[in-house]
This record gives sequence, structure tokens and C-alpha cells, in this order.
Amino acid sequence: MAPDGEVDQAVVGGRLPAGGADGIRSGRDLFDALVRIIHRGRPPRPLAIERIARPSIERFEVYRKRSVPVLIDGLSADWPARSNWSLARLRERFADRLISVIPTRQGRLCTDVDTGVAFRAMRFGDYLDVLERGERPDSYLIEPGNNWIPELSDDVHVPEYCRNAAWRNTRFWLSAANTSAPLHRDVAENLFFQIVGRKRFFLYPPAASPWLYSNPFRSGLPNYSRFDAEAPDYDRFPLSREVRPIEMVLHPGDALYLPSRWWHQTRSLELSASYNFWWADGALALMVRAAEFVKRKRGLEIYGLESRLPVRGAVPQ
Ligand SMILES: O=C(O)CCC(=O)C(=O)O
Repeated sequence: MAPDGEVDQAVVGGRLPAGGADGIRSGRDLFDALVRIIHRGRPPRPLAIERIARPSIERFEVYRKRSVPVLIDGLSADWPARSNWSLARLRERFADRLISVIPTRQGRLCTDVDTGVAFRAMRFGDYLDVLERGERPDSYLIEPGNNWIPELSDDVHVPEYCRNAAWRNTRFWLSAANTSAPLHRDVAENLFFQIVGRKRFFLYPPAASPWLYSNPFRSGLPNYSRFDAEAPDYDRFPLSREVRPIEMVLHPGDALYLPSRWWHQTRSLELSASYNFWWADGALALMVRAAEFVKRKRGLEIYGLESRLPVRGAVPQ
């Protein structure tokens, strides 16, 4: 709901759309408008992403402390996942397991601004059938790595950068070509590994948030944006024209360090398998736990997501 027009006029200062369907509709929009004013309406500058070979912990910490994403070569070179995650091998090992998926529409993750995302359980073999036919399932396999198919964690090595983190979580992502996840951000640090196929990422720094039309704080998806970086609608979201995304394509073997709160939108360009580690220490770990607590209280999806699904890793009879 748009608050009264006075607010609109007070904060516009030439930077905000005057009303309109996606002008100031919530407290969040008002908050973002104030932050834009504090930044004198200047969005963050574009950044070039470096590619480096396996850094020492000390070198990695330089990027982490500055909240700068970086592409890292060679981190998964010795992972069994690199040979184990063909469709045929996955079928051999896990066809009868249950997996968790989020429904998709035309390859795009289904989200609901009121209720968040809804996971479903299905038999892994049925999901693989569709992928093996070269078709796109009507869902995206997004699997909490250590829960449903715990053996997946034997195929990866926990990176040394997050091995001793106070809070850690993982996910396995398997999708057909042209499956996409909308623009969103997470509180935790993220090291994202592309194992099979190529995946495109659009990234924006946290400082771009006031230009990205976040959902309201109290929505089911407070960490998601209403803006689509792949198909920008600048009539509805004129401010987003001022922030250009960083676009990159991850290839098998690439790892992307995605710092806490960086916005990201993804699309698998071909059949794709990925794995990521989220982690947090110190105050960030407290924030992650607080966010999980609030989401759990509200019945929304959380990183671990197990609470919503009926059975864990069960073999259907
Ligand atoms: O791989 C994807 O499609 C989404 C990845 C993602 O959102 C994440 O790692 O936080």
C-alpha cells in the first residue's frame, strides 16, 4: 500500500518515481528511499570480478572482509563430485531416494510474496527420468546437502575458508537447461561451486538494495526483489536502471565467493549441477540464527527447510 502522498513528495527529490504501481508501497520502500537520500541518490559503482587460483586463507579473508565476490579456480578439482554427478551415476546411487524440489513455471522458480517458497518431495528417479529425456521438469531440485542424500557430502570437500565456521549449511542444486531463480540475497557467506554445465549469475552489491525494489520486511520473501534483472521492466521499476548488474557465467570447476547479502539471480544455461556452502561467524552467525528463528516462527522456508517436508531421505515403499 502506498503511504500518503506527502511521504512521496518529501522523499522524491527527483530520484523516486512519483507513485506508480511500484513506487513507495511499503515501509521497506520508504526505508530504501531514505537510504538513497543518505547516499545522495548515488548508486554504487560497477565492480569487475577477479578470477584467482586457489587462495590461501589469508588472501581469501581479504575478499571476505571487503565483501568482494571473486571467482576461484581449482577448488573442486579433486572432488569426487566431478565424476560422480552424471545423471547415470546419480541414478545408479540414489534413484529410489526422496528429494526436495521447488515447483517451477516455465523454468522459473515459483515464489509467493505472502507464503514464500513451497518445497515438495519426490522420487529422485522420477526427476532424473525427465532430465534424461532432455526435458525440463516442472520443478528445481534444491536439496539440503546433508539431510536427504547425506552421501552427497562425501563427493565434496568442505573448503578450508569455512571449515571451522560457527554456522554452516549446504545445498545441492540440479536443474535442466533454462531453469532460473529470481533475484534475492542471503545473510550468510556463500561459496558456490559449479560442477556440471554452465550457470549464469547476475549480481548486485548490497549497497544497490535501495534501487532494487525489495519485498516488504513482513512479506513471505523479505530477501527477494520484485525486479527481474534478466528481463528488466523499467516502466515499473525505473530506479533499477541506475544500477547495472555484474553478469558472469560459471563453468564446471568454477567456484564463486558470494559475500553475505549480495543480490543474485541465476539461470542454468544447460543441464546443471551445483553445490554451495553457506557459513557465518560471530555477529553474522547471530544474524543468520535470528533470521532462521523469525522465519521458523512465521512458518516460512529456512536454509535447512527440513521442517516443511514429511519424510527425510526415506526410501519410498
Ligand atoms: O543456483 C541457483 O540457481 C541459485 C543459487 C543460490 O541462490 C544460492 O546459492 O544462494
